[in-house]
Amino acid sequence: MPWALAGVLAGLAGLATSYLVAAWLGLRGNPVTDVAELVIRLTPGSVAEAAISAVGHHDKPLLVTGVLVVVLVLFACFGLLARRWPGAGIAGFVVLGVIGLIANQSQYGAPATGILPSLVGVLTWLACLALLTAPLREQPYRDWDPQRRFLLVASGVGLGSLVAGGLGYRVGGHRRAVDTARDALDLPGVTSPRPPAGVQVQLDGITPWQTSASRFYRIDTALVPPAIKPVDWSVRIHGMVDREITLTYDDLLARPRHQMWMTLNCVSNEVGGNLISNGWFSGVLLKDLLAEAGVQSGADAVKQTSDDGWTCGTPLSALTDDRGAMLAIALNGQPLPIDHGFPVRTLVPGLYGYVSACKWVRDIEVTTFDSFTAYWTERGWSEMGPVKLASRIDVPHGGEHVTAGTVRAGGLAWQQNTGIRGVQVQLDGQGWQDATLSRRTLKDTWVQWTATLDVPAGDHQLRVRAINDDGQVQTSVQAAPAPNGASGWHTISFSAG
Ligand SMILES: Nc1nc2c(c(=O)[nH]1)N[C@H]1C(S)=C(S)[C@@H](COP(=O)(O)O)O[C@H]1N2
Ligand SMILES: [Mo]
Repeated sequence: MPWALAGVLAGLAGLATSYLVAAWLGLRGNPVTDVAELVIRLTPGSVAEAAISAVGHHDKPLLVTGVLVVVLVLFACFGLLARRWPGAGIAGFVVLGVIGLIANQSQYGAPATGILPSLVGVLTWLACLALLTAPLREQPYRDWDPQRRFLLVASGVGLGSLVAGGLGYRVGGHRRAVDTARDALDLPGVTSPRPPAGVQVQLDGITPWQTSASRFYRIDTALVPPAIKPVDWSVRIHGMVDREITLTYDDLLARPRHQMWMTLNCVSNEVGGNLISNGWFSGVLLKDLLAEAGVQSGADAVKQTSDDGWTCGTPLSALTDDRGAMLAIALNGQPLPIDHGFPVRTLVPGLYGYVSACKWVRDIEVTTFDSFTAYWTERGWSEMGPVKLASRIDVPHGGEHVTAGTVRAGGLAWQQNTGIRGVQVQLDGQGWQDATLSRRTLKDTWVQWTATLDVPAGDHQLRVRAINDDGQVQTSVQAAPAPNGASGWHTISFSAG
């Protein structure tokens, strides 16, 4: 048992010093999160989806915990191995360190300094293992003295780990420094959101028309979101262009401001799900930037790369037409939140996020779809991701019990870059009834709808469907989110009495 404990304590000490070094260098992750991200990169899409649908939004904390549990067990094994074969214990730690190193250096744009945390970690492991096992090797272990020495060394190593870990936590001020830089920004031309009159209907329980930044849904593959100071940010526009352009944050601020209300949604949103939000975005039009770069004929795609290495492929035409695709710098009148792509992300009305809304965007390559694959297309999702016509019931909630009689129902409908003309609801399979739309001045946002229903006592079913501005009626055909977005009519059950 003391041998396993020696392995675990040495292991924890190395994790603590590597964490401290990573924090001190201002690296995005540490060896544990690096390995967890490597696991994400190596996981086939279908397995990832199954895992995410099983554990939902706990997937990231669970993954990090899983990596930690596995390494703790390995540490104990290395300690036990070291009893018979000292070399095997050492080799175990070295192999683990090399995995951490590979996990770090295989990241997109990993700085060379990223090898330091793993190196320091391995050195700590070996030193602590030697320290902790020396008293255990001293002949008869029943002797009180070696045991006391072991306990002494063990408490020392444990305490040292706590100090290093705590210090790492304190020093890990990189994100806080970025927060401070973010708070100090004053963005020219960025105005506060003022929702157009009439877009918000008065109905308890209906989703607010404008989503606050803190409630904006979040989807990304980064365990530790990139924290980038505006002065450290730039984006390169290159590939099939006449003139390559590199833009700094100040270059962007100096350009004309484009602002719009826009609803963003995730392709993996289930029918009735809430991976959708609506905000006031400010930025710079991509069509102007691409015109300046001079797109060459033959190009049909743009490959975007994020600071964290995530990639997506966007149809070029959606970036050059008049829909308002932009490099966004602000959400709801404030600099983008770090988790939503600060300092700069891409937004393209009418396309799902996975093919367009690159957060922490660093590289925009004009190219052809033939010549590359991107993060989600490699995992089986469609190359094109136009938003499907969809609608949702917010009120009543599924399973709710309401007072029989006149019941007001309400919810949302959307198809960005097309617009919604009408919404209809159907109670218990009877005829379709027109719902009332809130004022719809905007084709790139969701629209709220309400309907007044005559509901007798008993169990009921309510469904909704939308009609877009082209007159197309939302399909009843049910499809799962993969590979190009869910479809089908949102249906809820409720009771009245
Ligand atoms: N760098 C990066 N950008 C990304 C992603 C990601 O994983 N990494 N996910 C995309 C997906 S799938 C969606 S739906 C949107 C979500 O943006 P939000 O988190 O700001 O709502 O971001 C997109 N941009
Ligand atoms: Mo998404």
